[in-house]
Amino acid sequence: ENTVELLAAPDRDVVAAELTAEFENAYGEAPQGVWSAPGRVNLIGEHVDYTGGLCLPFALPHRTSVALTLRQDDRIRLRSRQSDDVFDGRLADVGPNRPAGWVAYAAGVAWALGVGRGFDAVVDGHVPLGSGLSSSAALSCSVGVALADLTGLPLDDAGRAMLAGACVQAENVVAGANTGGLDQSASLRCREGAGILLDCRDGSAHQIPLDLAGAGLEILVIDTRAEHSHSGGEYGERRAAVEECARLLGVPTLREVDPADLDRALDRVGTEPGGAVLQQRLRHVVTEIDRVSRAADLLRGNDLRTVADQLGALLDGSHESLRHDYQVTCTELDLAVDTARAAGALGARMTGGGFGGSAIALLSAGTSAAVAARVGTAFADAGLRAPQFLAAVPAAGAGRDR
Ligand code: GAF
Repeated sequence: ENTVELLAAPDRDVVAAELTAEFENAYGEAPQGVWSAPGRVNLIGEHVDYTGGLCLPFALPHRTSVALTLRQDDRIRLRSRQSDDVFDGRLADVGPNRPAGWVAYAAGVAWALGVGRGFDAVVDGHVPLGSGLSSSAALSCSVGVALADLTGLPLDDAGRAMLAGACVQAENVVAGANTGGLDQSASLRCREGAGILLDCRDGSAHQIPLDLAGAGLEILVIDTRAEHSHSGGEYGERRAAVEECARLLGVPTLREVDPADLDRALDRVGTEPGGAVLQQRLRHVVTEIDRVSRAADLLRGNDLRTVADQLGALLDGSHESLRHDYQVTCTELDLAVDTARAAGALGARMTGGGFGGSAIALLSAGTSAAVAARVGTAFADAGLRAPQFLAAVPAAGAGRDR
């Protein structure tokens, strides 16, 4: 029978109490508070955030928490329950490409926000690392929301959008990872029971109710645990190709390309050196943005129950485009998606940056364990490392826990 277990998210209050005790141990007094920020699943809209596209993410119940006290001086002390590295430095030690490692994501936010004061913190992450579920953004956003709260920055949606921008700066400039804004926006701007339609051209985020359980559905996350090998360089190459397409077409971003004019745009980039590859990248981006707007229309205008099959077909289309045109999937992601579909998924796709990481499957309620078991068997038969599974229940964005 099915013995597959889903990775549970720990209770926020329990984590907050543990972190408070750990903070007291480390620094000799209670923290000013505990805050946390979630990982995310992107339902659809992949590799389009950095070219003004549309994405439709929701927050996971799996979060990174931080117990934190703002200091009067510029010292920064950081510990993590997941690492033995202890950071003890100054705000002046934080800047482009320094410090290295996970500390960049935490300290980088203080730099990007221009807080002007240091802090003491202990972090605890429950978003699986390297899973493509935004463990990095959960870290930077947890620290970001703590600093914003303690310095009186507004935490309404406009404030959260600004904060997301600072977290992107921390990631791009301090950590040196040239990613878009999908992950930070999802972690900060999502609400429980909903996704957001994130418009990366105008920065708006519209709440999209996602009552999966009420519609007799569930979403299973399959963390393939495949290493994202070469993902940094490959990610940068995809971005560069997209920018080259926009330049050739004379538009600021590929959001400007009307899907009805795609053939003409494809002809235009096809005449360039490397044109065949540029055509594939362009086709992915333009069709993916179109799929997101179709998905949003389905979800906004209808009872989810009645559109689940159509939504599933859009997820499938997204994966095929990422697999064949954008070429960011891998053996493990394709196997996870193919097996989930064969086991009855209404649709399945990779989620996040790709080259490893996670896939999602849209399922009828109550079938996650069986589908997970099928995927586990397929991985074992293929000689691959055992995947890990999570239930993707749309959860709350970043906030204060204690
Ligand atoms: C990663 C990046 F961090 C995001 O900005 C986004 O580009 C995503 O890959 C692909 O949609 O998660």
